[in-house]
Amino acid sequence: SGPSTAVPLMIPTPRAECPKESPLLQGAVKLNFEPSLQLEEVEGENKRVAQGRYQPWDCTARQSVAILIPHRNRERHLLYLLHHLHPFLQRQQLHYAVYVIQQAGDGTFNRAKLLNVGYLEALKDYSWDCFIFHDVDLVPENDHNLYVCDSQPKHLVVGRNATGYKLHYKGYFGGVTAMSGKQFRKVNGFANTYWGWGGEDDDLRNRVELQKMQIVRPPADIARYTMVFHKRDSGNEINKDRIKLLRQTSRVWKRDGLNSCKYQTLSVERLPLYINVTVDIGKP
Ligand code: UD2
Ligand code: MN
Repeated sequence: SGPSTAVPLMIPTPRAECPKESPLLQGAVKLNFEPSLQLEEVEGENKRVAQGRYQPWDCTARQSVAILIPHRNRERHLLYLLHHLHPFLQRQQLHYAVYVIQQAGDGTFNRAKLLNVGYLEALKDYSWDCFIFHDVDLVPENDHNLYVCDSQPKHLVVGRNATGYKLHYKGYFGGVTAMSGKQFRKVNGFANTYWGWGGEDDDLRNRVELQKMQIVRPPADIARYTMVFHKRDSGNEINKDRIKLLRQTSRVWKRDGLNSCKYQTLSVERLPLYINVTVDIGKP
């Protein structure tokens, strides 16, 4: 044999890129929502996740993905999601981290602004390729629904239990979406001005369309979710201004978005299964 046998062991062997389709995928999986489930249990099942972050040890992931979850007072939902999402993402052989962006205080909730904050904070850790904007209560049912970015913004929720697994309405862009950093910057992120429930997802669709991008979706039999049942939260009352705001997107998107997102980070806790970012986002 040649000189290659003399390579010192200290030099790490370069790992090949992970295969195009992960051999670990299982397709439709049975979900469970055990009321007795505890965080310690989920931590025990995910020993290879450290500080909310994971990467395959035997190959180099094709994309690095930050999962951004806007959150307040939905601990049970978060636990169910973590329970399913960590193994799901590992079966997809992704390099990923889970960020939970926690709105401090009991003022009006602002999902979109929290997601802008998540994007900005996640980039301080690593130059993620792809960002998944993820409701806390939506659990994916099929691991062929890939949490990676495409050449166009991707909407991952075609159907869910509550809507008979049919697309809610044409143009619907809520729940779970995937955008590359480049795509997200191009639209200046989400609007910061949607306080309370509704409209912010349609605003993002407007932004995407104004940039002549096209929303893509995986096939309906794959892009399926179970939404944990819930009522409207207090502090997230319906946003009565949403229709008016939606008429303004084309006029304001350049100055309302990532470039105008003002907030104060109160803490960043690196917990075993997620990075908990608590933030003061102000009020309307
Ligand atoms: C729909 C959309 C959602 C968003 C929302 C309108 C789907 C499946 N989802 O969700 O993406 O566009 O309408 O704003 O169509 N949250 C908290 N604590 C709160 C309030 C909200 O954590 O007190 C977070 C949580 O991640 C939740 C998300 O915000 O999943 C959306 O709120 P929701 O679940 O109450 O609204 P929903 O189901 O109508
Ligand atoms: Mn919901």
